[in-house]
Amino acid sequence: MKISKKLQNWVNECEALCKPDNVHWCNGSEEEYNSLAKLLIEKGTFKKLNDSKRPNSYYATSDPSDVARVEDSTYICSKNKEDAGPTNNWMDPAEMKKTLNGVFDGCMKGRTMYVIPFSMGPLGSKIAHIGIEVTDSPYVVLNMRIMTRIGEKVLDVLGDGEFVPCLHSVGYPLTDGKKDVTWPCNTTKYIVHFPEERSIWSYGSGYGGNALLGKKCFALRIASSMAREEGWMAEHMLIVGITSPEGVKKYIAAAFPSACGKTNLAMLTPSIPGWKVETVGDDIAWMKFGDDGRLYAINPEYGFFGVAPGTSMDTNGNAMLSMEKNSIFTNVALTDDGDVWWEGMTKDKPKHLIDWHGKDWTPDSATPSSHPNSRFTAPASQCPVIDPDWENPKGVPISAILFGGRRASIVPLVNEAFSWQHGTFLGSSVSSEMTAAAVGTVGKVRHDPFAMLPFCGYNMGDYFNHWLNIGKKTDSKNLPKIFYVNWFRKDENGKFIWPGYGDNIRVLKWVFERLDGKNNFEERAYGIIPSKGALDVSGLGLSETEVEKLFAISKEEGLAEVNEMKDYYKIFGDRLPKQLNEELEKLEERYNKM
Ligand code: TSX
Ligand code: MN
Repeated sequence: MKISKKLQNWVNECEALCKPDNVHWCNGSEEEYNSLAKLLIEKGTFKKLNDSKRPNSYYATSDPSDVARVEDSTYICSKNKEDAGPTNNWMDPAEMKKTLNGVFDGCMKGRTMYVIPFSMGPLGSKIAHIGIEVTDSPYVVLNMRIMTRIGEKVLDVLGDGEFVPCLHSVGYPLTDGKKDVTWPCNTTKYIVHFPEERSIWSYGSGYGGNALLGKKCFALRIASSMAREEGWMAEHMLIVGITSPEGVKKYIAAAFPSACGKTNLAMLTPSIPGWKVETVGDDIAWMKFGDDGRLYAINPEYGFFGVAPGTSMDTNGNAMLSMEKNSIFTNVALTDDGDVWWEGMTKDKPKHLIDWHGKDWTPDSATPSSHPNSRFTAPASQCPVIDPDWENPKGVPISAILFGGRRASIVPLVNEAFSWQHGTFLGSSVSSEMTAAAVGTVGKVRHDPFAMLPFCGYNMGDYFNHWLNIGKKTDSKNLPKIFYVNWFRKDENGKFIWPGYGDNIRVLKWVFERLDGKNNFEERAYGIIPSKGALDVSGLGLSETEVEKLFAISKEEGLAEVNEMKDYYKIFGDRLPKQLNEELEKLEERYNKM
């Protein structure tokens, strides 16, 4: 293996600090994967699933306290507090380094330290970037091999080039004969980002975004900061290709807060004939301008780390087929025949399961069999509708950007922004009602601008400004058009008006036709919507009144939203771009004229 001096020096530093018993450089081979899986089975972390049901797949359950990202322990350590902004935790970098050097000292005693070279994005793509994760968790190594491109081939591309150092420990040294546990972790947790030196330190958790550092930590928090400096975009967005019955193909990207069904939209099975949806990515988009002045997007990831509960052949058949083999399941339930199950997978519940706590479970049990944030890790290449260009190093040209949230009232099914600046305003206004799956009060509206609230690596006000600047970097005809969607509007009886899921293609069809400049729209105070009859609702059995309900915002409701936004914007102080206040004032004026 070709290892640069810089890389060897950093790994040596990690070794000197963490004091592992061994160091293992991951080559990314299948043999390595299999032998680490075998090790995890011996440790009791993994169970192998029934090979005739789900070939080459594994089952793990975490410590019950280590089940989700820990936002309270997530830090952006820029030199100035203001550069982390009002939506991030901040600590002085030097002070934080002192703390981290303390907790990492000897944290890998009795363990092996794994060195994982990984590429976010197709190897050698100009849009891709390389990271090195050093971790004491073999579970992390195996998940990283599905979620990113890892191993020797990455070092070949890296040469002595730049990489993002990502140090991770579960924080459970095996000192003085201490026995290992099936899911080592620590009650003390730190997920720390140093955007100015572009490095990541993660301590105490082995779960998901806390531990698979290529995903939220690198591809969103550090990358968003890199993107701002270098004039590109790192966004919390799915990417799909849509082909019309005429055979015309366009790509769109879409940002939604959690619990809005991003993965479902990314793999949508259209309900109307002739339309095709293909997946480029389900979580993150990196976008750069091409020579033609258009934005090109890559999916920096290599797999899906999706929420299991609610995923079924009905809600997302393509996700179900993606995880038929070569997958890892965490915190779901185990069936008696050695397969997995979770709430919502099938209409009929199994008569008996082992739940994610390792206890017997029956349909009469008081608690769900799977944790609400339980996950599947599956190779993107196994998705039946993976886009032919999903690994194109140039990326795919983006024609439209969708924002969305979960709102029971007020927010319309779909509306188009009047301009890039208005679209940036819409992105800043993204908000979603909490579901039971997230902590917080159920039904409470939480602002999640651009769906980036927990993922922006710098001041959110500066991030808004970066969006406005991107809009000035190219001819406006080259910019994606911006839309806002809401699949979750309810009627006065609390029933969802819009059928959602595969029928969302009807909204995408209108978007597609708008991109072609079709005269299928009318203007409302809040934006551009389908003119009467332009939204294809054929066969849905929706009355004209019900369709109108999907778009109705009264003057009073609109003005109340405006006032709420005025309040919200206050937290950004003088970092809020004046253009966004202008958009808010123009919106208020339009409502006042109603
Ligand atoms: O993912 C969802 N999408 C996007 C699909 C491409 N969900 C699930 C959200 C939790 C992850 C949805 N839920 C969607 C949706 O469009 N819409 C709804 C709300 C809804 C739920 C059930 C029905 C209709 C709408 N169906 C019946 O009641 C029969
Ligand atoms: Mn996400």
